[in-house]
Amino acid sequence: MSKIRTIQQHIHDQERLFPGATGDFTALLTSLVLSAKIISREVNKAGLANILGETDNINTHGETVTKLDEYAQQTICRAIGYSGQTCIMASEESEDIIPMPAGSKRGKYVLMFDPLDGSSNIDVNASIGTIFSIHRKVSVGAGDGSLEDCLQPGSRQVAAGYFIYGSSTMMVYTTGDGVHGFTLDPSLGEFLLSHENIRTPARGKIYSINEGNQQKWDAPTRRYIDYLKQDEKEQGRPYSLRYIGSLVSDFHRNLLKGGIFLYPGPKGKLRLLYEASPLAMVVEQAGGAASTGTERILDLQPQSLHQKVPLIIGSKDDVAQYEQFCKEALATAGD
Ligand code: AHM
Ligand code: MG
Repeated sequence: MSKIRTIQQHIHDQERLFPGATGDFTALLTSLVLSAKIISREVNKAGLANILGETDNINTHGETVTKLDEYAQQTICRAIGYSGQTCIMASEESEDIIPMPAGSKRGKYVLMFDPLDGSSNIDVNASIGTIFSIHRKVSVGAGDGSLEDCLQPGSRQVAAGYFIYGSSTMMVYTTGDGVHGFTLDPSLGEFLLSHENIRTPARGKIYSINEGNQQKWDAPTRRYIDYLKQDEKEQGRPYSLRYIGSLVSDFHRNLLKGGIFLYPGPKGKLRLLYEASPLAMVVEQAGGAASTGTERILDLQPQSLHQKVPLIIGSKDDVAQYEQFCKEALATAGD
């Protein structure tokens, strides 16, 4: 008989693994789970509620922000801002760091998030998600956090994960003790443990990349993708292309089935703090890998809040092979 466990019970057990735990971490994740339930409810109503379409607002990256992005951003800020567990936040949708509201208690955690990733998919009913990354405050003193607290390497995350609003709503998270998935039962309003200790296959059969960008790819990426398309006998297995254009969805599928997702250089599009780092922690905890092609994502020292990085993420052997293409390109350039 399989056990029934709620996310709350699971988080509580995870917190007990930290010596000297105070319950703050459980409270923070509980607030995050609440925000996700509210966002999920709104996403599910999106087709009905006549709230689709784009606002006149443009986000930090010059992209149009849809109303649900704003809603998700505000929901998380309201739920976490007053929870008393954080000292500073940062979001893909805010240009600057987000201070805690006046009069609210300051805590020891730092939350960074992408409130609604893949939002261009909202009005075609494809899956989208919320990504989160949690660090401990490192700046001196109690009280408000600062930019320094946000610009920490991913290897220092204490927890990371995502919510995916798909055929069902799921939460996938890690505190550094494996990766666990929970599915929301809407009738109960509870996330129930559905995927315990997720392990991603060492090698996959799927590659996910925006092929329309081929002209912009760097040379190793072009060579690698050509290689994947070669005859099965050349590269060992047939690869299928699967690309939704919603990072959480592409990542989640590849995590479960095995595969490689690429948003390559030279510049990349995805953000280190809100997308690459949290998913890198998840994938490594599941036995996979995340790289820029030449460096491990979790080792990167962030330089700015909205820094973009090339992101190659997924099954360990696939990512290692891509890195090998990058190494060979560098060696050839040095000849
Ligand atoms: P967003 O954070 O503005 O939604 O953009 C990020 C999204 C990712 O979900 C996805 O992987 C990528 O952009 C797709 O980009 P492209 O349309 O260039 O392939
Ligand atoms: Mg995003």
